[in-house]
Amino acid sequence: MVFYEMSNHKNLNRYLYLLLVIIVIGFMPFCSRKEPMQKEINKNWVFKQYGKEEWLPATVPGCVHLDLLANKKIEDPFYRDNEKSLQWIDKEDWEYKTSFDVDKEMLKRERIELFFAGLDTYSDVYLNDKKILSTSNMYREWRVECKPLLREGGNDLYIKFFSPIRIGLDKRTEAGYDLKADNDNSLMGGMEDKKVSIFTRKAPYHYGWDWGPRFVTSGVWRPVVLKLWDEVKIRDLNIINDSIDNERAVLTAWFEVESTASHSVDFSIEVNGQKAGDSKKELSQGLNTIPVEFVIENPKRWWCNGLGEPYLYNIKASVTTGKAVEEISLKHGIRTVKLIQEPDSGGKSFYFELNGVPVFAKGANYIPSDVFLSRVTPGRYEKIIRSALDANMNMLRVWGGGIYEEDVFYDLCDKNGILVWQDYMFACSLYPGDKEFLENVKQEAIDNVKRLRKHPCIALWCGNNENYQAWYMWGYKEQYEKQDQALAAKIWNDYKTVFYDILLKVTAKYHKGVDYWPSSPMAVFDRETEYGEVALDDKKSGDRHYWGVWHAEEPFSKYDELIPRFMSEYGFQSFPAFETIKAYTIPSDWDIKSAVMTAHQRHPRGNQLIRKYMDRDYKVPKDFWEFMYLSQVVQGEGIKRGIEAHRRNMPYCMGSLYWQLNDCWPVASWSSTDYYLKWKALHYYAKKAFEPLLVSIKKNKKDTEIYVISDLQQSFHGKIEVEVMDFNGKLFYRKSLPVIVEPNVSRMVLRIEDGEMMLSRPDIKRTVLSVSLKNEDNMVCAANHLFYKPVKELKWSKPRIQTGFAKNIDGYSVVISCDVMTKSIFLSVEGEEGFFTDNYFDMLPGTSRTIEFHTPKTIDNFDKKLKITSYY
Ligand code: BMA
Repeated sequence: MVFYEMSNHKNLNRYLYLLLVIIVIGFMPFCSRKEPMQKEINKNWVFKQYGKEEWLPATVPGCVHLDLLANKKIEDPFYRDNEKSLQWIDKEDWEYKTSFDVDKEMLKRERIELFFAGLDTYSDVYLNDKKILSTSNMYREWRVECKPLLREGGNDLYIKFFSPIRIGLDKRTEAGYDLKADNDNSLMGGMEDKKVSIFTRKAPYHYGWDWGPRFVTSGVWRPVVLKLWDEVKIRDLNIINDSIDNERAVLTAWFEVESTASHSVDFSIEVNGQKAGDSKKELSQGLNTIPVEFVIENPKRWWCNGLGEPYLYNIKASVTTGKAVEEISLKHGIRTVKLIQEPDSGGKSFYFELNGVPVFAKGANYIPSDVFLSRVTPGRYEKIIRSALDANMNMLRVWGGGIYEEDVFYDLCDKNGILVWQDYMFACSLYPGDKEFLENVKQEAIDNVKRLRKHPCIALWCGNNENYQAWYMWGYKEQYEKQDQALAAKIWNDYKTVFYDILLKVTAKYHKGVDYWPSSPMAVFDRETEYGEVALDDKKSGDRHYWGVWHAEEPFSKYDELIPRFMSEYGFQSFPAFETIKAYTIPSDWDIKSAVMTAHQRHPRGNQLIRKYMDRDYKVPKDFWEFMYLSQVVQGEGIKRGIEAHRRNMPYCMGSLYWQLNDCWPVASWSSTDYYLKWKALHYYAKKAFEPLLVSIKKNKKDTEIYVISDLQQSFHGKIEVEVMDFNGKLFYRKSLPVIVEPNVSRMVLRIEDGEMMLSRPDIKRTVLSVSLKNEDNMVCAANHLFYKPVKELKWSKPRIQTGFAKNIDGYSVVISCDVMTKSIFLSVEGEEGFFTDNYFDMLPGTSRTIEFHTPKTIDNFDKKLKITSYY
């Protein structure tokens, strides 16, 4: 029969066709491997206050304050002093729910899980009315296997958030003792002196800070994702640089793979599109850790800004079984980074070495960019990191009172060569030490170290911000000891458990090659020894926060004297840009003593201190707007002095991170860019003071010293030109001399006696010293100038400032010229958004320069709108 049919052509074809179908079907699982699938659950969310009836639309990721605002249930929290009337929100419980579809195909997948990237903070999560999760830490990630609970069609996800304040109060009662947390603005929260922030693993700054409002949020602050997969899932990929030299880098990709059963699996690694490594392994059911070694020939290093290209390799890693394939892509930087603490003639060094090159860290402290975190879009992050880069920074310190930042933040730092000093999220407080708390902290640390270790930008993990200092220097220790010796011992023991044990071990275990420093600031750390105060104020080692300028009202000149090994914080306040102030005030608020201006100044003596310092060096303006402008000049000049002093003292001092880069709402603060990302005077000053080549002038009692500081990796050949002139440009003294500056050094290149420059002349109050560094082509590479008297004592003449402008593709070029010495020229274009490439600068007599104003718009009457202010 078969033979018969086979002899029939038609039937033969049919037979072959059938055979083919059988073969294809039989082999299908091998040909079309299933890829994991994921779907973000970000639609159809609604929310309501627990106990109320009305469900309202909600945004996820987001938070309750923003949802209330979007539904017009509350006024803008940042406007005027609305903050006060919104404190009820954190005392309530809030419910969120949505429903999402699951189809037949999806239900066929072996595993289906819900992944919560961040829930803020205490919540119970229900899927189709079954409780699947309870959370207690906004910094942790949560994953729940949920296939058995899912059904075809709509599925209900419901989350109840419990008031972090109420739970905090319960925990405080349970503990039976108070923990210090000076920045927790419990008073604003209507809770008298009951501080509860420390009991909850939630961003400390939400409870108020000396630059931030108090908005204790609740909500789904990071994405919720439904993940579907079969057989294998890559839980983590950690690429370790085992050895690096110029010829080759040997790396290991450590796969953490979950397998549903025993599976035979192929691992593969591609580097920049080329296969670089593979391996065949038998996986057992559960979690498997598999190393796959690979090599990169002639590796390109990842460098920080100023030292080279922050080169990133494109890595593709995959795991394939007979039926399933999973592939992930990431960027990888090849670099070594070390915190070098070695005894030297001055004490003990404290600097970062990148690929063997000592790096002078130039940068600032970073706080979260909004009190409502989900508002910080990738575009906003990009602008912030761009501002750091444009100001010649190579390091940001992610400060411990905020959050472990979003991935995009670190991606941008990787891409732009910005090193990150990463604090763990503990600041200026003492914390509990019960078992549950410690376990929670440990898991939080593991989650975040594993998430962030992919980034070459991470240069250091630091245990906390100022907790150590608080204990020894702010009187915390004495207060507790007076109250109860045993309690004091317990609290300090709890401190050591977290910072000398848990976090130290998590960092060492999960982030090989990156160092851990228990607290900032700290001078000496030895796990076995208790150094106490000694470990703090010692300028011979460790890092330092110097706040004598500001809190202790010491003069800016102290920056010249107090030179630490690494300055990780110092700062001075100013008011934000005019347009920023206008956005949160009405004209009747325009008085620094008004209730609204006071509400947007969180340091108790802030305005008073700004005025005090201003009065030391400047004539204090009566006009509100002039005061705002001058506050920025004072801040810029002051911090410039600090940065220059630190850089002059390189390599003794190897870092200058001022406090702070940014704001989380519109406020008077230490920031150099305001909430709307407008550059304050300080940011322009910092850009110049952080230039790779810097000329710095130091006036001593009887002479003036001129330094050249170079972060360049090759020698600089050129000349120094010194001129002393009066405010009309009449020259009294001139000197020019050739200089050679070696790579990565600070050199005093010239010392001039006062007599030589005739500084005893009567018109010293109309005299300026100008120094420029020129290269061999006679181009100015760096310049600086100095007055010999405080600005308020100088005899200024009214400048004639002339301007011209031309439209260009990026906006406008503005040419400015001044007949006489002119101080702190501030350019603005009324009512128009845009960016000046320089601002708040001084101009020497009889000079002119061109500044760009970047704007995508054509502005009518540009010349009329262009406003020029100067100190005069
Ligand atoms: C530093 C920081 C912050 C604070 C700032 C200004 O010590 O660590 O806690 O906001 O001072 O006071």
